Amino acid sequence: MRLLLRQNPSRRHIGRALTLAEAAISLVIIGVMLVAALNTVGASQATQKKMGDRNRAMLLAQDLMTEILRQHYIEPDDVAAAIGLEGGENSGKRDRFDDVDDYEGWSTSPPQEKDGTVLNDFNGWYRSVAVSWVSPADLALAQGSDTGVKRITVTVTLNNVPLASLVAIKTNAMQFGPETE
Ligand SMILES: [Ca+2]
Ligand SMILES: [Ca+2]
Repeated sequence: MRLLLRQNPSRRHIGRALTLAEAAISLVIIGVMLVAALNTVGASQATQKKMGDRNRAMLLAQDLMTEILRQHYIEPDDVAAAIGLEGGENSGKRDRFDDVDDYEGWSTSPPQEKDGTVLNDFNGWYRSVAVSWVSPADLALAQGSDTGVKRITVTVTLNNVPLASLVAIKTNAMQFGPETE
């Protein structure tokens, strides 16, 4: 028993030394795991923000595209009108736009309602529109004169990064306009 008691202190010492070493290693491991966990949380939050931004971009694009598609195919007062605004429609807002090609080249940042009201919490967001005549046989092929088919593209960017783009077609067979709805 005494012999064992003499031997035990050194074993206890070795045991304490190993325990301290193990504790130090455990602390390092815990530290590494914490860093990894924090990185994972950070990456997850960044991913969620990206997804949220893309959803907002798509909603902004859909909102403007819906507004455009509600307009006439062509200026109701001038069926021979070129693409673009007609007289008296350039108010700096979209409140006088009444046909889809009035939106050609339209862009704002931050985005606005049709009456010019600026949308809150959209600093850095940018919406733009392109409208062109296209070939009925090839909707990707722009044409220089009226083919009866117009292609509308709405693009949304955040801090110059494109996040959403919608393309729609309006034809002269779609005669409904804002006042007929
Ligand atoms: Ca017009
Ligand atoms: Ca027009």
